[in-house]
Amino acid sequence: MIFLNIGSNLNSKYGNRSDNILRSIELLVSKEIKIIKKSGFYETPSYPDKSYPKFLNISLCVLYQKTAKELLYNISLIEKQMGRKKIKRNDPRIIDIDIIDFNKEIINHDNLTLPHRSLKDRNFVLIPLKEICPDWSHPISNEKIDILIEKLESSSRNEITRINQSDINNL
Ligand code: PH2
Ligand code: MG
Ligand code: MG
Repeated sequence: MIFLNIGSNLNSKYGNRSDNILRSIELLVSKEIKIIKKSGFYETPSYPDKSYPKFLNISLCVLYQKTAKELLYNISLIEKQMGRKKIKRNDPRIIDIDIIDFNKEIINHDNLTLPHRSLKDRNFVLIPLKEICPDWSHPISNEKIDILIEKLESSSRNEITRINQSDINNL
């Protein structure tokens, strides 16, 4: 199974953060990426600099017939197409699509590390992922997602809000 995490903490010509995420999902579908499951939207402070705008994040389970490298290439095209500029690590962005787990493959290349290198201590990755795959476990350590969530700092476990569908237009 393939899991992606999408985040946004800036408005764009497409609209607000949730519009950006929904637009990116349409573009993924247009690249032969089939959406199997989609979590709700979660809001979290920007990591590590909480003075930046808050993020919305979502987790997806997808089907894709080609390689992780080709998926990454298509994701980069979508990010560029949506107007994402070259930015420094952790700077605000209109869209960020990260591959979290690609069929449990382990890859260590300059521009692609699988599973995602920092997923273990990111509330905005683990908690939406648990919503769509409560049985997920880490491809290297084999730790269950519940254990990884228990290991989060209690502050980061608390600093995440699932957004009600009815509130999505009032963010
Ligand atoms: N993505 C980052 C940096 N910081 N913080 C939150 N809350 N959500 C993100 O998706 C995120 C972040 C780099 O991609
Ligand atoms: Mg990211
Ligand atoms: Mg990214």
